[in-house]
Amino acid sequence: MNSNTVNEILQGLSAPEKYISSKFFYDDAGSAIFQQIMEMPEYYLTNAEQEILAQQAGDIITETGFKGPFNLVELGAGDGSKTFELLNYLDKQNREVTYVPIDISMAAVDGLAADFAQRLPNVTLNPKVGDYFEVLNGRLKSEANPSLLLFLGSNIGNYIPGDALDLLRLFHKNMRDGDALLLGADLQKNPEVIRRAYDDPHGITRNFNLNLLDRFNRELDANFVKEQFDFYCHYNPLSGEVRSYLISLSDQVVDLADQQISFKKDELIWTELSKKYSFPELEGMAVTAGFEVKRHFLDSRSYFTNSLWIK
Ligand code: AVJ
Repeated sequence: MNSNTVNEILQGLSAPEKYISSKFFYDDAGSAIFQQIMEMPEYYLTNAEQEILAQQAGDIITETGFKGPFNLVELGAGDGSKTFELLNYLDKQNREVTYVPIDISMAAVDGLAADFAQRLPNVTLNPKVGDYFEVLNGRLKSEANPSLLLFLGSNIGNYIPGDALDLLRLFHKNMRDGDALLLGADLQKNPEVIRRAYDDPHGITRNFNLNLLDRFNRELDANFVKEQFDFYCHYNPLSGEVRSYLISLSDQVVDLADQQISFKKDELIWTELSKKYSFPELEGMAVTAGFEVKRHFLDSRSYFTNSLWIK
């Protein structure tokens, strides 16, 4: 990890209320555990979104109003399995589309490109590796064709409200008039359903959180003892927030990147926000960021929305 990253982590672990950014979950081991999360029956988000994209691809594309060729630009594409549904539809329709998956993982982007080149002969692929803020910078404005931006998987839920709005404004700034954004957001619902998706009975989400300590031991020369920490998360149905934490089980001192971090017994490290939205909140954000809300596409249980916004 570079020195900025190390400082960022040290800053979080030295704060009066300790925290670690959820972006650090996704090393190779963490990404593999996240795959296991997506396969748990309790983690309904992935299937719900896949159902929407598989069954309503035609309506989604129609609502963009795009008549000719366009770009499908996916931020944080991962393995692109959900987007396949959308692309498969476009491929069958012989629509002229260029798919631009952007991801920081070169392995993910390469794998996806090879796979899609085989399965989607009519789709032009133009994959990009990198931080999506950097890759996006100025790109869409110089495109000849309109773009549909995809920000799927409830990734927006990891951002505190102010940051979520900043991100949406940044998307807006980069888009051309008439470009579209399809935003995947998890909806507020029976709190028990949401709680089970994160406080899962298999302990997989617990492993996902504890993997942060393994990662820091490996990459930051730290000496966390995993048995000295536990995982805790809760859903607050009033705020729509799932918050995840690691708890220190004893008074202890941990070395990390040549510094010493002290933990009190029962002290928390906040690791993740997974925000669940209401429609008024989503629409409020859209309008504040400068978008027009076209339509919400829901799964059959109304658990999740893919919301289409136009600049
Ligand atoms: C990938 C950020 C959408 O918050 O639901 C899953 C990550 N964390 N279980 C989410 C996650 C715990 C996930 N996102």
